[in-house]
Amino acid sequence: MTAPRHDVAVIMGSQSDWPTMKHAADTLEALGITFVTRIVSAHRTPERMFDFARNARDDGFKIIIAGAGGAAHLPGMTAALTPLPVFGVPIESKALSGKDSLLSIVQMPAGIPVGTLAIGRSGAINAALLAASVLALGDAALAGRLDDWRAAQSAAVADEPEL
Ligand code: RP5
Repeated sequence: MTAPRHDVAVIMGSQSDWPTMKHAADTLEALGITFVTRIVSAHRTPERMFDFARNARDDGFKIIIAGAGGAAHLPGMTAALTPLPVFGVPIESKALSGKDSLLSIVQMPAGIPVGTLAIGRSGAINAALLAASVLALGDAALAGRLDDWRAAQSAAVADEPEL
């Protein structure tokens, strides 16, 4: 029996990244997008990272969301090993508040792109929404769910502040 295929892989460098990356997972779930989560460290488990990224397309993934903090090589190394779109989420590190993660992920040399999101929770949620937008190009039902999600978000904004 073959394992079920999922559209998105949410990978992260450490268990400590999960509180941030959970926001991506929750957003994908809210939109009915199937995904898997994996800890794949560029530094501590480089061979796991290599195996994952090399096989990602054949494994049926369409998009990879990669969160990492500090010297955050995971999104860039993953993008170097697969032609799939990679969205990078800079984790808010303790030492430099995530500026280290952001610059590590965003400053890719020309030729290997990583779509880099904001630091922390906002980046994780937006990575999932961006993945949804891309997948929705070929999935009318998902496009409808994404429209509904955005409409609900707008409806939840009050006209006036509570004083
Ligand atoms: C990176 O190192 C991870 O992505 C994580 O953000 C950071 C710190 O990892 P831990 O020391 O908390 O495991 O590889």
